[in-house]
Amino acid sequence: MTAVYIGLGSNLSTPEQQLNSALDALANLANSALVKCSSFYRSQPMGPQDQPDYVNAVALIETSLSPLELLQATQKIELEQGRERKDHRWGPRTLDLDILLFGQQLINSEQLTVPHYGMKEREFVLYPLFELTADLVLPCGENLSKLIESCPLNGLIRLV
Ligand code: PH2
Ligand code: MG
Ligand code: MG
Repeated sequence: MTAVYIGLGSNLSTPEQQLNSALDALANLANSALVKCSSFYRSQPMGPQDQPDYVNAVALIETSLSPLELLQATQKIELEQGRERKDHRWGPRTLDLDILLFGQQLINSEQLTVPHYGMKEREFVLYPLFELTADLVLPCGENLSKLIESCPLNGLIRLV
């Protein structure tokens, strides 16, 4: 089993319900177990500003799926929750599931880049991740706590 961190995000169609449904789906994933999920956080949109705020969280699962099997499974969940793939870059979406970390693996294939390319600068990824595993060390050797120090909150609010 491999420990995998998944970023969840939504800013359409009652985002908190979208995240809760996605967590249900992750809990029911084959050959996997949902270990825990961070609090939900409200975040300012990164990218185009003419879109609603996001709700973000990070989940930790244990899985024996391969990275590509997990990618297929998360894409299926996105589609089942009304994700439209024609979305313009960084535009609004009902559900985004991003594989952030897959154990300590480095993956650079056509379909998948892990660690997620933007995770080191994104407050809506780093702070929920820190809530889950404060002593996390990334595959590149960097400490999560160090990355947090240089990552402004940018209005990130933890929801109760
Ligand atoms: N996801 C994006 C684009 N912009 N902004 C926030 N705050 N949270 C996100 O998850 C997010 C975003 C594309 O994946
Ligand atoms: Mg994303
Ligand atoms: Mg994505």
